[in-house]
Amino acid sequence: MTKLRIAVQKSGRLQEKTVALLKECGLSFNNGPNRLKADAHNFPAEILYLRDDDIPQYVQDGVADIGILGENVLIEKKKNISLVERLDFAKCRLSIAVAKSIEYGSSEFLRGKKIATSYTVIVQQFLDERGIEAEIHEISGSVEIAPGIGLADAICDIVSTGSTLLGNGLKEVETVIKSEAVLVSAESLSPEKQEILDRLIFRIKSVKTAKNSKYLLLNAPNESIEAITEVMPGMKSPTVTPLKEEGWSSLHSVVNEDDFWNKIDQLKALGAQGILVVPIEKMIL
Ligand code: PRT
Ligand code: ZN
Repeated sequence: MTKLRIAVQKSGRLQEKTVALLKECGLSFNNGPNRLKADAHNFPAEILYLRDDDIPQYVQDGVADIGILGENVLIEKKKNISLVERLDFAKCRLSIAVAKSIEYGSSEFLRGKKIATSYTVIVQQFLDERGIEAEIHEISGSVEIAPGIGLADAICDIVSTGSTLLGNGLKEVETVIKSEAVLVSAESLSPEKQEILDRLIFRIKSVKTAKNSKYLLLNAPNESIEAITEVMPGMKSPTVTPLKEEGWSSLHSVVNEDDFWNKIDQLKALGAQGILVVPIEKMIL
């Protein structure tokens, strides 16, 4: 039987959410720190546990068919693989930072300076686009201490909350790229594998859409039903059922998480009462 080989991070920041996503997509498999691979029991797939940095090469070489990794690593490794789907987690940015006391001005500051980073390809590209020559110093870990020990004038590293930079007396001065977890695939898959991948992508989209949506139930006076429908149109249109109390109805609908609180304010202003918000597990479109 053909199986889709899925490369995921063995341990680290992506691991837990990657495994959770695949499980929400209905794949059942064993995972644990000492495993190298696992078979999905109920889906034609095999999970390979790897270091995130190795995933692009493995996918390019066809050892794995698809993989889940940070977009920052995908861009840095420059392999012939395709980004298939953004996954909405592990959001971060790759930024340039300098000591707090420095007056940075613009990227011109970097001319002739030393920049410490693990992302040499991305930093070089950033400099080339601006016609700036600078020395890139490759280090693999604890990049944020480089300016403090006199190793570099600036760093380029991943930032999420910014507290690591702050704790090391640095300030963020440029966002080089934004990143999130992404699903990548080999450039060409056999028709059998492509069909399995399409099924998986369909499931991932259903999980993603559900996460961004809420099921809303509320009571409203009948004269507000039209106006409320404008605010929460739902997948087709809201379900409206009469309440026992004369002149009132219950409305049910799906709303997008974006702008959620604004919608609640509008609904309240239109006379909605007893608003219930319920999470949705899957949404099949
Ligand atoms: O062992 P392996 O090679 O597989 O893992 P790794 O150590 O290379 O990567 P890991 O697990 O640390 O991160 C995996 C991916 O998570 C990264 O490639 C990013 O795509 C994503 N990600 C999201 C992050 C962060 N957020 C993050 N905050 N990766 C690293 N950080 C680090 C950053 O390097 C810095 O040290 O967290 C610190 C900054 O965080 P804040 O919150 O203080 O700004
Ligand atoms: Zn890594």
